[in-house]
Amino acid sequence: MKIIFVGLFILIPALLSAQHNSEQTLWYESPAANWNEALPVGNGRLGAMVFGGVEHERLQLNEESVWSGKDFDFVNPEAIKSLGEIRKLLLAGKYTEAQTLAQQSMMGNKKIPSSYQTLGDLAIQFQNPAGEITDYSRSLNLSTAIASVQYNVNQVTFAREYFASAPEQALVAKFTANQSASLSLTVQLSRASNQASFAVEGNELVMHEHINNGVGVKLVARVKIVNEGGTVTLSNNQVVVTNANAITLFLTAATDYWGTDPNTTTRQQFATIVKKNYDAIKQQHIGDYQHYFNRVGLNLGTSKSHLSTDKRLKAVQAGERDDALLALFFQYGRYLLISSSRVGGLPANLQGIWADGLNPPWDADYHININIQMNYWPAEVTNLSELHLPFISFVDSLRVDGRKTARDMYGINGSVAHFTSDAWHFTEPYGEVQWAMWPMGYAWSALHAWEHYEFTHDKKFLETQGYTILKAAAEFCLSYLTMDSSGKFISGPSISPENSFKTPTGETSMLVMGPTMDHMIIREVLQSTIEASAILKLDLTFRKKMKYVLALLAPTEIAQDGRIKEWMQDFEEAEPGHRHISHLFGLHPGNEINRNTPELLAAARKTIDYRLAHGGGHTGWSRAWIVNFFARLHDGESAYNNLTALLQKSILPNLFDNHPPFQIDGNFGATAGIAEMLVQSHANEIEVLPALPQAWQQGSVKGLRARGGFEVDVTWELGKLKSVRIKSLVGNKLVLRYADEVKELKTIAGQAYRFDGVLNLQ
Ligand code: FUC
Repeated sequence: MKIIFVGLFILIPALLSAQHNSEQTLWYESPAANWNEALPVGNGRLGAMVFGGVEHERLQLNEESVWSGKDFDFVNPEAIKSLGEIRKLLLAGKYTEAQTLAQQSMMGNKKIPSSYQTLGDLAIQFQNPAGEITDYSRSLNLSTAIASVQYNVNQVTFAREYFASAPEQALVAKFTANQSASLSLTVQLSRASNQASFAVEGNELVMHEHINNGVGVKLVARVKIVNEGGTVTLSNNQVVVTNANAITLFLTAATDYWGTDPNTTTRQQFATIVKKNYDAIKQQHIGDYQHYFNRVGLNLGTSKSHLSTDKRLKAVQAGERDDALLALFFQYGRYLLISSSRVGGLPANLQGIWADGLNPPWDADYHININIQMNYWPAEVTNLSELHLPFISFVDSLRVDGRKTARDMYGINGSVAHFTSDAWHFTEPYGEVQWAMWPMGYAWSALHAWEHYEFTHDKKFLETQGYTILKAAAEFCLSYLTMDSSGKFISGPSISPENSFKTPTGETSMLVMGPTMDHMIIREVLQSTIEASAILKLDLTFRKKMKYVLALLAPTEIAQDGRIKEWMQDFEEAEPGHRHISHLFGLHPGNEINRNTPELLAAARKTIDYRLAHGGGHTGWSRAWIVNFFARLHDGESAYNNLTALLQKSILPNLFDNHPPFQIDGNFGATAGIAEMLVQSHANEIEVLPALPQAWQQGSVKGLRARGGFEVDVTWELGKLKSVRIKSLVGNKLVLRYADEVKELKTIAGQAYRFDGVLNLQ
């Protein structure tokens, strides 16, 4: 009896884990019924959503530079003339008049629309033997970045593997069956525009399109089938394979976005691929991916669940706890960043790289009033520092266009960008003042260059790119500020994204002088540019000017009811549960509000509580931001509850954030939030387990990064710290905190230090 029991006990989980390795795998028992159930693969540039249909497989394809539109300037020429008048009206309390004037004179005419678009679709029709389909499963293994599909029909086991290889710059699929000559299928390439042209070149299928009737990129996609046994015929846009033993499919795509000919690029990519065998390509892919992925491990407890991922999510939605699912969700965020943001490419957009159709929501663009910044919150802390660089390079490109916009729109120095941009790097505002008249998009984005420096202490980066980005932001901030009657420097005209208030005369308005968030951003831009210029020993006069302005910058204030003021005046919000909680920028991602500012910390707490009491956190990204806020408030329980609420209310079956609709920022924000619950380093010290919830009694994290150039491993037991291991990467002084214990230590670059649960050096 005993032996059988032990045997069974071992066998069942072993079988499941062999198939699914469920700690690191998303898996499902049926094909994706729609896009929100499909699984993403990507190599940073090229990606696919894999549906896993038994007869009809769909791969919805993306390439990061498939953008309609083009580069053009559209500053409203009236802006520069009306700036003074708008400021005057605002200072006189004439909010509605000021806003009407700004709407007419400040908004540009973006007459050429632009959007990120799908690359196309690959439809694969399988001719399976007749019979019942059994043992179906599809999965995405986060430890290998491979999506798989498996099922049996009539005693034949069919298996498919999909991955997006960065070394080969190609999507790769392999179809096998455990009986020879069982694979017959038709592969068809298409694009929703119905404007693409198709050709057969040798044994390749080629798709060409100059998208959006010529106002956008030229794209080329190529498909090649390598068969083992059977026959292959190509015609027009399809390939037919009959009675093969195994099939390998390669797909590559490129556009002329970077100035190269996509025909040549894709041809060259195939020329090298076909010389390699599948297993070698697969191993190389795994090695490349794991180089990033394996840097961080998180254990929040072993999964007790043998359920598929969608069922686990449903169980959480029904109120069950599943901390291993949270750990999987954390790693999924890292997986998504590795798969959508690689050096030399474009940054992850509102949907990473995964977007269906020709008109995705918000054009799947680069919203910079929180969204794209949030995409990069996990980059440094979860040890994916290089993957931050596509965003930083993008900001560098905004700098160039932003300088023209600052000059032509406001008549001032430095670089500006507003609420959003696209692959063509526009920086002018357009649309409605309510979201567009916000000149801090570049300044906030520029802070990412500083964050990259703080984590890496890479002086060369600061010298060659980071400082230039920061300085352009600081120049703009200095020139945009004006002095009010009390002698304080204030920003404006501007808004507190995208909130509105009730004016003293009962109207609803948005435009003001001096929204709190502007000053919080400007404060950090000036502080970091001052520090950077001192490190590089540059710009002494400019540095003095920054210091002077910083000292007179309008401070963060607490309103009568104890909350942080969102605007300089004590206005009542028109939407008290608004998803943007902009005036807490200083709590997160900024560092102005921290344990050394207890009054502001208490006011920040009241601010969040009030927003939540009025329905806040209703979008995925807003909820994810709240997780980060509570982590910074050292409130592990509230961080945990909001993380749970995110999974309960805002997550799709494929674990994508459902904004609604899908928007990737919530995924990235949540990953950053979990890291922030375990390690923080924004207040000139590394604090371990600052917001550990009751639920996480035991666990470990390895490989998180901290400012100052440190790598941090932490283990805990019974809800208390057990040990910390810190590797010093550049030899900076270490200030380590756990609860009220603080230890200081000089470190040597490359050396690791171990501490026990009361921070004694071991
Ligand atoms: C911001 C948010 C919206 C949405 C959009 C893409 O403007 O207010 O919720 O996320 O960006």
